[in-house]
Amino acid sequence: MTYSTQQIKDSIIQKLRLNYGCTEQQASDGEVLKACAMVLRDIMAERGVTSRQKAEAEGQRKVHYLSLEFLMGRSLMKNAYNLDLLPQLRSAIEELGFDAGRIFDTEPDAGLGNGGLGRLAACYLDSMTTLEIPATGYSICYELGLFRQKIVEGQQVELPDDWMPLGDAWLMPKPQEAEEVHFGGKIRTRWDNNHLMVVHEDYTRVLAVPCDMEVAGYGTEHVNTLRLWDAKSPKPIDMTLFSQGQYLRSGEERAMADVISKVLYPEDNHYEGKSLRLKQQYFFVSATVQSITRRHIQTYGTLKNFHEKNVIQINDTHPALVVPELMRILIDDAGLSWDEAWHITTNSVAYTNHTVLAEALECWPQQLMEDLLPRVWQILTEIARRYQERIEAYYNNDLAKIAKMAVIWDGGVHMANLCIAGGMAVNGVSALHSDILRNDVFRNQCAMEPEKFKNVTNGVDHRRWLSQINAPLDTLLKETVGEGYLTDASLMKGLEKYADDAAVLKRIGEIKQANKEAFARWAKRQQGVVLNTDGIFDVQVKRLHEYKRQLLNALHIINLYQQLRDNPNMDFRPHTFLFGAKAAPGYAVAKRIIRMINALATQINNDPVCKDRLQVVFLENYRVSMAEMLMPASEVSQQISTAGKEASGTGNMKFMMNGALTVGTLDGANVEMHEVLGDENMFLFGLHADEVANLRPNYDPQMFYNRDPMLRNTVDMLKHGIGGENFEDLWRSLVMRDEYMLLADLPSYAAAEQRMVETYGDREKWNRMSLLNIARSGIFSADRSIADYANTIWHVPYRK
Ligand code: 26W
Repeated sequence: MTYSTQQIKDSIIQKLRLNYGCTEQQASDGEVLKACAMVLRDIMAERGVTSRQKAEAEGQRKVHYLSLEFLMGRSLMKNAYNLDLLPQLRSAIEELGFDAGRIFDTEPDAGLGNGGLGRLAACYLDSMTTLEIPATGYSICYELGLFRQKIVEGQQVELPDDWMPLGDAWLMPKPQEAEEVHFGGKIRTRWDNNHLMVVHEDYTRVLAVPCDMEVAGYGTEHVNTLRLWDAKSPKPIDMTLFSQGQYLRSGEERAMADVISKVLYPEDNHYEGKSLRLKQQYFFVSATVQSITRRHIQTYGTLKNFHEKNVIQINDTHPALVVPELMRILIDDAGLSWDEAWHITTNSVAYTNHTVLAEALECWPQQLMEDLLPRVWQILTEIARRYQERIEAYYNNDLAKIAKMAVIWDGGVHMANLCIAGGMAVNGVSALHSDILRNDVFRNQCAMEPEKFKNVTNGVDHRRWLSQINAPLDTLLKETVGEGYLTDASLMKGLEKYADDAAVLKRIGEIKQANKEAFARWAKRQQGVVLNTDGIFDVQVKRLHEYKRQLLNALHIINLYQQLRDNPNMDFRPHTFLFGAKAAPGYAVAKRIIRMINALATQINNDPVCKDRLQVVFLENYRVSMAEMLMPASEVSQQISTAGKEASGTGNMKFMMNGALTVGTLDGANVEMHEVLGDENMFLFGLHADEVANLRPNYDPQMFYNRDPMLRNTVDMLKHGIGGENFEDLWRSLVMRDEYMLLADLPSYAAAEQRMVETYGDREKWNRMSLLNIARSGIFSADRSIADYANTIWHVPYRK
């Protein structure tokens, strides 16, 4: 079933008339955008109904992907692309007298996530749908997504991300499918017919209203749903207070409910025990589990086969409360025994870990749990008690081991341990990361239940991150390996045949240059900056975090700058360094690093010695839609985390697919990139994960500082001042502590950058490396990751 330009155009006109009471001549860009979204939404809604009916009729096992974050970005072009309607939609918009590019650009990003974990969920939704797996994503319908970043006088300033006015065009509120979530109150038990009845009283009710976003797959009519829960109070206002004239107070309870879905927490890789965050977690978990079990009963009339027909994948520990919540519903509502309920739960929940940073591991204070979720707390204590019995028996009461593995310990609920105890599988997100989980972070649990521990290396939606955003490269791939690569990314390997084809290599270079120029025009429009497109586009874009070592990148730039100043006549290949990064608002050091990079940019870009040679630009408000412009234009991908700290990385994969070469450490998925590329097709440097671990206890940054005058000179610039500002605080933390071992890796990093620059001089060689990176990036398609999940964890069939 397809649609002509004329049909799409007529539908848009109709949407404009019915929803905005205007003609196409009167409509604004925003109204046209929303009308287009509604037209596609209608098509998807209809297919969604059919997809769900089919899954139900065939009794297929369904996947429920729970994540506190779905970083969807824009949807108009994506949905049109997947529905195979992009050309028709473009022409329809143009025929209505609008600029299609501008309409696409009007769409706000749905920024319902922080970084890697959230974007991964979005890519996986696309692949699950394309592979025709009946799947639903669940999250919160945040009124405000991740903050917008402005740089004012070199510093990050946060602005609210009010995406709804235009973004809500994709959402279908379904108040008739609302669920009620209970907080606080007391638990009373009574015996009824030999059955212990649990009564929860005096709780506060919050209504969870689903706002569904349909998601189209590529090359299929299959449609899945992203269900976003919106929090509302069930009471309009408190009329008792209102009639007493206490108007403000009468709306208080309502405001308390609304605040749950107000804003996405902007902390990435950093746990803070805020009670509102726990409310968010339970709110979305409880609504989701109620909704899944309700559906299941409607279809099967019982929950006894729940685990056969459902799998609940949890994205990090943030939805860990599914374990006690599912237990609660199975026991309290469905009347199953503890053992029956535990069997069902431990055969339907699976947990993915995304970080080994200690400060990111969630551990909720027992008192908070008890007060906010009294019934869940009771169940948690029973889960913890039974699990502890098991480990005591297995480890002969070894207290040190018990302390590490316990679900409840020392007044805290350890969410990762809960997930391991209550889940059927635990997986890391790259080979290295999964090994670290097995051999280090969760080694005791792994010894007890080795079969639970798996690896699924991350992947990205290669249709979005290559075909859709890099049209000339897409064309080249279609000409060389054929269109089939869109649904079978392993076919990209066929490009290798052209590794010695001078014409193809030249074309790869030309595509990159054209993309660089397109990005430069965009950056000029967006933030008024003029990029030197003759310079190597050397890019580091990701959340700002010390372990990701943006500071290492900056130190190397300082080093280059010092060389230029000392020797203005040196041979220097033009080099344009681009940064993009948001810092968590409360993360002071991260904000200082942003300020330092901006100060460095100011000094370098205004120094005549750097003119047309060295340039540094901090790109404001890095987000999905910026990444879509930037990836095709990047030549060098900076993946320079301290080895062992970056669970996988997914930006690295997007760069690789678009032909950028990686300068990186052997960390996360870089290890697997190296496996397919070899030393000769990337620029590796630095300590390995095991070396980092071995060096850690005796690490002394002063040793590196004292023995290497060049390094010392570089680091000292922080103290002496950059762009007229002093960064002695950063200097001190490097020289005194250097938690992420920048000083140990700086010399080998500089050497890797130098090798990279030399290689760049040989254009043909560079383009061949670029070609091989593209050709061998197929394993990093999210389709491969989802097939791995389907085969090894979910045990569900998928379209091959
Ligand atoms: C509780 C605060 C908090 C918030 C977010 C803790 C931890 C997180 C995430 C797990 C952080 C995150 O996004 N991790 C990233 O996940 C990606 C997808 O698997 C990986 O590619 C990245 O390496 C990892 O840092």
